[in-house]
Amino acid sequence: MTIACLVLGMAGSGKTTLVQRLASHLSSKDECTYLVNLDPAVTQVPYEPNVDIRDTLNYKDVQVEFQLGPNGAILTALNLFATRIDQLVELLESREEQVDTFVVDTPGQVEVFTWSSSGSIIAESIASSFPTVLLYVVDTPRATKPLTFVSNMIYACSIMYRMQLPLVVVWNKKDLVSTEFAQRWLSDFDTFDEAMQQLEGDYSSNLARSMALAMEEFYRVVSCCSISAVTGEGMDELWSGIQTAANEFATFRKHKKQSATSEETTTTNDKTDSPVPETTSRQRIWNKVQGSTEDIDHTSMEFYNQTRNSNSVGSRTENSSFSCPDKEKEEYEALLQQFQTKCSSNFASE
Ligand SMILES: Nc1nc2c(ncn2[C@@H]2O[C@H](COP(=O)(O)OP(=O)(O)O)[C@@H](O)[C@H]2O)c(=O)[nH]1
Ligand SMILES: [Mg+2]
Repeated sequence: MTIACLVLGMAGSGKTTLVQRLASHLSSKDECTYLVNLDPAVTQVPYEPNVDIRDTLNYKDVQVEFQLGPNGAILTALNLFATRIDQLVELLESREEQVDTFVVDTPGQVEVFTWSSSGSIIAESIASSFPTVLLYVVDTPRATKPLTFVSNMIYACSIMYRMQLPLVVVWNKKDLVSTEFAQRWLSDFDTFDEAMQQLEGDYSSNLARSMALAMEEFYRVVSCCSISAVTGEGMDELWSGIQTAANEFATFRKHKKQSATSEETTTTNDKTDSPVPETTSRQRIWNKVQGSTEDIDHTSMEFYNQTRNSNSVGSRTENSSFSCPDKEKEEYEALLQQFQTKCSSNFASE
């Protein structure tokens, strides 16, 4: 089973470092990873992405074209990219045989995943083909203050609620600060309350306490893991947490699919004997993307149309150096060729 991990979290929490660490950790276990960078504004990444959003969209062009500031340009770049998500998913599907885990790095603008349409389009599209797990990375040294802690957890909850996907909270930078406080605060409200008492009288302390109480159910169900992306501490536990979440998700999807099929069969039998037409994952994604484009703010189809033929996702620099034991270069070239032909014929037929 090929798993997809979407690495999310605030800027500076350690997402990119974790992607690199996860790749090297899995490679030491002879597992093949395939890395996707979706941060259009990052200048350098410490790993070699197999697919990079920066090859498809120039973030500076987006900024100029839409007269936006840096944050707006990142959101818009993701929106534009979301309209081609079917290309990315097809590319990932074509690698499924060789790859064990897809790891997707994202920008620190979490509003992409809490608010904007593009986050859910990207996540749902990937999740429609692979069991997908969200890794919400927390900058633990910055979350030691109760208010920041609660605010981080509200973000994590909001992402999980919006994406409807399993989420693992990754308490990062364990080499810098003990993460025990987080475990205590998550499992025992009284210890959190004690910390809050020191803030007694602050404008929002009462609200934070009520919020923490309201979040108890989320704390109870969410899985957590303490790691250091720099030293690699805790990576085994994280990996087993990812696998458990992915298995649960796969089982849930299977049951859902089975009950949907049996419902469909019952309804069809009621009406007619003709078989139900099957929708491919590609069609489902494409319908979703097209239905959502109105909702995607700032997205200019004109700009998108100008650039997309020249810059298909992954077609320029898809890095073939993912460490798969038996991968043949020729086979890869053929797949890439096939992918490009498919993309251009699809665009031509629109
Ligand atoms: N000490 C320490 N530093 C870390 C850890 N993870 C990330 N960092 C540092 O935090 C900074 C931001 O990391 P980065 O991966 O770029 O964060 P991103 O913005 O979430 O992608 C970098 O300087 C990293 O070296 C960690 O586990 N321990
Ligand atoms: Mg990063």
